[in-house]
Amino acid sequence: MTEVQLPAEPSGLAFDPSRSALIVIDMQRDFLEPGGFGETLGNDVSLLQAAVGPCRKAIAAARAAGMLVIHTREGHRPDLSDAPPAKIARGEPSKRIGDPGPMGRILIRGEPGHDIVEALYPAEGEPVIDKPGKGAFHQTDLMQMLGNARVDTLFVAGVTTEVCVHTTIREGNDRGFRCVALGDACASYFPEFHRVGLEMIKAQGGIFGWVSDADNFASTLAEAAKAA
Ligand code: C5J
Repeated sequence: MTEVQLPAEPSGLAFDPSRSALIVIDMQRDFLEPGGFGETLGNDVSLLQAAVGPCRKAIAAARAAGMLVIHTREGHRPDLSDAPPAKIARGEPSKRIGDPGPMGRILIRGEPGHDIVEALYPAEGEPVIDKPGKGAFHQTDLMQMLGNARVDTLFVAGVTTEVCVHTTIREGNDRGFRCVALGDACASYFPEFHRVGLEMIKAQGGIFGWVSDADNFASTLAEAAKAA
C-alpha cells in the first residue's frame, strides 16, 4: 500500500497503514473502574473515561483499514513470581497487588479486574499482550510480533499517558519504530501529567515521537481507503 499523510505534531507524518500497528495500552477494568488497582492508589478513576470514546474511534478506524490492532494488559501471575517485590511493596495503597478486591485479586491475570473494559474489548484474533511492567516491550513478545508483521510505525493509545503509554513509546522509539501518541485516546489520573506528557513526546522536533489524535488518524485512514 502507499503512504498516507497524517496531520501530527511537531510535523506531519507519512506512513504506510500496512506497515503500522495500533497499540491500545492497558484499557483494563483495574485502571478504569472503581475497586481496581488505580483506585487502590488513591486515584479518581473516572478521569480515564475520557479516552474510551477516542480509543473506540481509533480501533474502529484501524480495523476498517486492516491495520494490526494489539491490546496490552498490565498484570501478574497468580503466584506473583513475575512481580518485582519493589513493585508490590511500593507506596501506601489501600490494597496491594495480589490482594482480594471487588473485581478479584488486584492486577492479577485471569481476574475480572485484569480484563479489558467491555467498550474496547479485543476482536477475535487480535493479539493481547500480557505485560508485567509498564512498557509493552519489557518481557513480552511484542518485538517479535511487530518484526514478523514488518511494522515500522506505532500508533499508541490507552492509559496512563505518563506511565505505560510513555514507557511504551520510549521503548518503541529506542527500537527504531516511529511512535505516534493519539493524544485524546490517552488519559491520566493527573490532567497536568497528560498534557505535559504529550508535550514531552513532541518537544525538540519530536524527541521520541509524534502526537496526533483519533479524529485525524481515522480521517487519514478513511481518505486512504477512498483513494485506493
Ligand atoms: C500504571 C499504566 N499507571 N498502565 N500503569 O501503573 O499506566
